[in-house]
Amino acid sequence: MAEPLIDLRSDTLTKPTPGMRAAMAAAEVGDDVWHEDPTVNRLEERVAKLLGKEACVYVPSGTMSNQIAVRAHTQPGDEMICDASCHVLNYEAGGPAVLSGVTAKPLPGDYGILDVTQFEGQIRPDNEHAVRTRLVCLENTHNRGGGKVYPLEKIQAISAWARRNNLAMHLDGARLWNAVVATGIPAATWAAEFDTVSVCFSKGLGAPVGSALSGPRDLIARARRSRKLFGGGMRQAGVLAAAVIYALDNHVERLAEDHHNARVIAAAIRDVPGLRLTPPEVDTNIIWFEVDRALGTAKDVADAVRQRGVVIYPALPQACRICTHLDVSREQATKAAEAIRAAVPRLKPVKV
Ligand code: TLP
Repeated sequence: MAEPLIDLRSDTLTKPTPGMRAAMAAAEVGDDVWHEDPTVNRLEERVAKLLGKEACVYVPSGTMSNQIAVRAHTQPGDEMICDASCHVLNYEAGGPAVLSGVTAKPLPGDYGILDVTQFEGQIRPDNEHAVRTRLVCLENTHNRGGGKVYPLEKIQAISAWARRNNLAMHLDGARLWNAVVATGIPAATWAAEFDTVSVCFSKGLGAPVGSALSGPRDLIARARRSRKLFGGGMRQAGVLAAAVIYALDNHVERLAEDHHNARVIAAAIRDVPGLRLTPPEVDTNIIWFEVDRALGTAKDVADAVRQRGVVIYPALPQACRICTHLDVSREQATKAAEAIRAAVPRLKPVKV
């Protein structure tokens, strides 16, 4: 039998493990829109506690979690400050504009990481011409920034600035678990700097569905209303929440393996002339790299490694993304690294 493909396009591709499926099958359920699903209630309490927040709401996706947060913090005509390559602004189908009437002031980040000095002078004047600056959104770890962990001191400085200026703080922590494991800094320490925190369970943790938004009770009550408005009120969602509880019990510490595997693959990329890691160091489970035009396109590189059983994502004409995850073993990561080392130098050089 042919060996299965090693699929590194995203950490969202994982399939539920047998243990996770057993937990799902055994879940106690009720109607969650009526707040009567005991497993969802247990999950929400657990996540709120983990993040040191009063309340939490379980939602179908990270996109919904971020967008109900934006809506809970703002009114139409408000503005959020974020980095220019963040998920909330670039990869959620224009959610802030479409769903909340919110405009954005994107600041150029260093692989997604902003410094407090960039915020000085960014608040709009209080007059009838201007939108009202209301919210700061940060992302940790940073997807487009190559899985970068936000330095905690930078977040603390931005948060102190936001509080001095009466702005709300939201964290897109789709991969906050990766930041926790990479640094040893507890989730609640990161979360303390934000009013609301979104976390995902369908990325590195390997659950099939779901994210959660945590924060103060009143804001989460507003967010819960928006979850219903956006069509995200689920009924016997305990079967899904059971998978998440299983993932929190079993799949957090193992993220260190994904980080190790990413470094193994990154070392291969570093060795191949014509490929350039962006950023040069890999903090967690995401790798981005650029392809020199003389070598070909990102698709040429992806096609070449695919012939050796490895699937990577040619996300941009000259850049690829690779994610390590639960369904990629150490041995497979080594094979992927070998495939890159072997396949890419054999690409026919292109005249530029
Ligand atoms: N990211 C997906 C794609 O949408 C790009 C991926 O394959 O990485 N925040 C961050 C930082 C994310 O990376 C993602 C998903 C989300 C939010 C949205 O989560 P979902 O897909 O559950 O809506």
